[in-house]
Amino acid sequence: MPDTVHLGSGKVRELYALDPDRLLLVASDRISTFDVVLPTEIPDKGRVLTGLSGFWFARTRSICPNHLLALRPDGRSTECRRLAMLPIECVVRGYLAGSGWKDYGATGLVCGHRLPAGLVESDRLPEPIFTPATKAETGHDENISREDAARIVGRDRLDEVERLSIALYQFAARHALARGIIIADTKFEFGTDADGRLLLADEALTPDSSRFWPADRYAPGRAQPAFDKQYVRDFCEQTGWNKTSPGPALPPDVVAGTRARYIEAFEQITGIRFADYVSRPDVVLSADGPLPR
Ligand code: PZK
Repeated sequence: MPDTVHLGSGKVRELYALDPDRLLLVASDRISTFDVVLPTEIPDKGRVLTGLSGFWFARTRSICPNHLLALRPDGRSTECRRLAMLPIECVVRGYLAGSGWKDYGATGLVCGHRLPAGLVESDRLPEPIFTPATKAETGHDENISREDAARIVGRDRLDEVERLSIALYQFAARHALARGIIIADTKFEFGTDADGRLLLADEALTPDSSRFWPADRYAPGRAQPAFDKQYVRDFCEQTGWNKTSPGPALPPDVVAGTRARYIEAFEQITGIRFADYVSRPDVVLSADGPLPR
C-alpha cells in the first residue's frame, strides 16, 4: 500500500495512517489464546470481526456516533476517523467472569461496585456494571476505581463514557441473546475528534473484545465455554503447552472448527450469510439486513 504509513501492530491487528484525518484498521487472521499469538491463522477471522464491528457501528449510531468511515472491499479493513483516544478501557460486565469474578471472590467488590453476596461464577449481574481499566502496553489491563478513572479522563467525560458504554452493551446484549449468544462482558474504546465530540472507536462487540457464550449451554457455577476459542483452548490444554511463547501450531480440524464457530457467530448475530458479506461487505451497514441484489 503506497502512501500508507504503518502506525502500529496489535496482537492480531495493524493500524495505518491514510492521511492526517483517516486511519486504516486491518484485522488479520491471527488468533491469540492465553495472551500468546499462535503460529497458525484462522482463515476469515479478520473478516468476521470486521463485519461484526461494522454491523454494530451501523446499528448503534443513534446511541453514540463512531469512527467508522468505510469498509474496504477486502472485508477486513476499516477506514476510520483519526481521533484522540481516551487512555482508558471502558469495560461493561453483565455477568461475573474473568477478573470480575476474581475480584468479587476476594473482596465482594468489582471496581468499587458492591455486588450481592452469594453470586457464583458466570452469574448474571442484577444490572450491567461499568468497570474501567487502564490500557497496558504489554501484559494485562488493570481494573481501576471510578475515582482513578475520573482523575485520568475527568469526571464529566467519565460520566459520559459510562452512560454510553452501558447503553451500547444493553443494546447489543439484548440483540445477541435473542439470537442465542450471551455477551457476558465487553470492552469499548472512545476518542474525541477535533471539535471535542466523543466517538466510539476501535473494534466493537466482537468475540476478541468481548466474552461470547453460547446461550444454550449457559450454566452458572462454573466457567463457560467460549463461543469462539473453545476448540483452540481445549487443544492447547491437551498438548501440555506451558502458555509461554511460542504457542503450539493448530491441527487442521481445530482450525476448521474454530473458523466455523466465528462464521456461526457472525451469521447468528447479523442474520446475514457470511458469503454475502464477503461478496459485498457493505451489506452489514444497512439497518434492515441484506441489501436487495
Ligand atoms: C487507535 N488503536 C489500537 C493498536 C491496531 C489498533 N480512530 C482512532 N484514532 C486514533 N487512534 C486509534 C483509533 C482507533 N481505532 C486504535 N490505537 C490507536 C490499535 C494497534 C493496532 F490495529
